[in-house]
This record gives sequence, C-alpha cells and structure tokens, in this order.
Amino acid sequence: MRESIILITGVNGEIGHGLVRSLHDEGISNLIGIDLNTPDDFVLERTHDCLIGNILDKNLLERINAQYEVEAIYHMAALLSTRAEFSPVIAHEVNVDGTLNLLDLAMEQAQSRGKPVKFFFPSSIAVYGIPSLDEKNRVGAILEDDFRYPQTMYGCNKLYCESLGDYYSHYFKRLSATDSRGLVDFRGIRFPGIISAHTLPAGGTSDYAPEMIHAAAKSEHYDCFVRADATIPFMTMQDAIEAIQLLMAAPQSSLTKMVYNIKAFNPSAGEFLNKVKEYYPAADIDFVINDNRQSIIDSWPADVNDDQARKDWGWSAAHNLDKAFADYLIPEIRSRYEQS
Ligand code: AKB
Repeated sequence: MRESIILITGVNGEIGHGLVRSLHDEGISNLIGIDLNTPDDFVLERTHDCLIGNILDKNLLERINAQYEVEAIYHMAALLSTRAEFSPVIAHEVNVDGTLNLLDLAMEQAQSRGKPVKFFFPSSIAVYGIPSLDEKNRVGAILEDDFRYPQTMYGCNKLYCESLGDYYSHYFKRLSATDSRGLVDFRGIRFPGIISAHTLPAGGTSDYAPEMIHAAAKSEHYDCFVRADATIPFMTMQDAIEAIQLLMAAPQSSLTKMVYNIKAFNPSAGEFLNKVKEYYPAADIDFVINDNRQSIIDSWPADVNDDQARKDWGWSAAHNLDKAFADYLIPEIRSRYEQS
C-alpha cells in the first residue's frame, strides 16, 4: 500500500510556512514538502518529509507518484512578479511548466485512485492589468472577470495556469475514451499582497508593506519603492491561510467559480506607513520611487470585489488594517525580534 500524503510545493516559501504551521496545528501529520532549498527547522519539524528538488524535474515527480497516494496538492512554488520581470523565460518555465507538471501528477494520481485529487492554486491580483491610473482610481473594486490583461510575466503565468486548472478539471483529453471530468478538483484564490509576521517575501512587488513593518521592528532604514499614494489590497498571512483552508473544505457543489477574489484592507503605502509609525514612532522610512515597480502596482487594482467567495464558501477576513496590526502583526513581530 502506498502511503497517503498531502503535497506542498514551495514549502519553504512564505505561504508554505503558513500552511505547514496551520495544517500541523490541526494534527495533520502526512505532509510532504518540495522545495529548491533545504527548508528551515520550523518546516522540517512539522512535515513527514521534505524533498529537495525542482518541480521541473519529472523524475522527482515520478518518484512521488510511484511512492505515495496524493490526496491533495497545495502548489505554492512560483517566481513572484518582480523577480519574474528579470528572468521572464525562467519564470514561465517555473510558473507554467511547473504547474503543468503538478496538474499532470494530480491527474495520474486521481486516475489511479479512482477519486478526485484536490489541487490548491494561489493565483494573484497580478492577473489584472488596468491600463491607466485614472481608470484604476475610477473603477474601484473589480470583479473576477474584469480587466484580465496582465502586464507582467508573473500575471500572464497565473492567468494561464487558472485556465490550465479549468482544462484539467473539466476538459482533459475529451477525445479519449476515458472520462476524466472532475478528477482534478482545482480551486484557486487571487491573493492580494500578503503580510506575514514570521517571514519576509522575496521577489514580489507588493513586498513594500511587509518590508516596511519588519524594517521598523528591527530599527533599520527602509526605502519604500512606491509612491505614498500607491494602493493595492493586502491581507495578513493568517487570513490568507484561513481562506485556503475554508476554500479547500467547501463542498464542490457550493463552488460557482474555479478562482475567487478575496480581500481584507487596502491602505495606500502612506497610510500603511502611518500605521507602522503608531507602533514604531521612530521608523526610518523614505519614499524612493522605482518607476518600473510603481508602474506594476499602478496596473493592479486598488480594490477587488469578493462577494462570490463570501457567498460560496463563507469567506470573511478576520483582520482589517487596525486589527491586523493590533491583534496579529505587532504582537507576533515583537515576540519574534525579541527572541532573536
Ligand atoms: C507579488 O507581489 O508578486 C505577489 C502577488 C501580489 O502576487 N505578492
């Protein structure tokens, strides 16, 4: 008998850490991680095993396929938006070919088990591309079907992978004799910027918010690379993980979309800095604008409409901006830096 497992790719990344923390706290002990780098002790102590390797390595995925029964895949590995602009072809390989490999693994597993494999895909507000700042300010909270004209390689990759998820769930090899519909149970969330108290992001364009608060906590200088009026939605890592768990637990029959918007709060960078200064009055933060990164933020929505996630699977953020700081970021960040 093959051992039954839950697979997390990019397990040593930000959301990987958050997921491992929460699944482990729920008592789930059959987590297998994959990461390019050896995960830190936090992850190693909370997983059954971690495989060091690349999701582009088909031999590695074949070994997993042969050795385990995969119940669910949380596919978190990706190159984020800023990093992807420096290496678009590599980003395409990792973000698209890597996702294709994982969807294929899910399909093979589902076919051999004769039951669906749940597949969680973290999409992003980067799938949206609003042509001008005037239009961004005018349109306000946008729906899932609006403005899907991404301006970054990462956004293009995420949008295409949403379609691949739809293909694997509903139309896979429809000309063959075997009916594979529903075997891959693909569920996605278009995340806003995520702010964790425990980890720092790497290579994203929404990184300015988490970087500001962590720099202030460590009494370090920080140059914020977007203007004070730059506005996109954000949420805490706790809320992001809660959303993944809620969506993955929802009955398939209640889902009307494959990929959902969710939101929590959407301060401008200036408003976020003011909040940081309420807790760290000496925060040493300047605005030193990088026009190219700013233009990416300008193309992303200032707000999204998440009514469908609320209706279909009961989504609602626990943290608005005030609660994010008072109940989560400040207490956890303080204890983190006091310990180190
Ligand atoms: C990024 O900035 O690339 C990500 C995202 C918004 O998906 N954090």
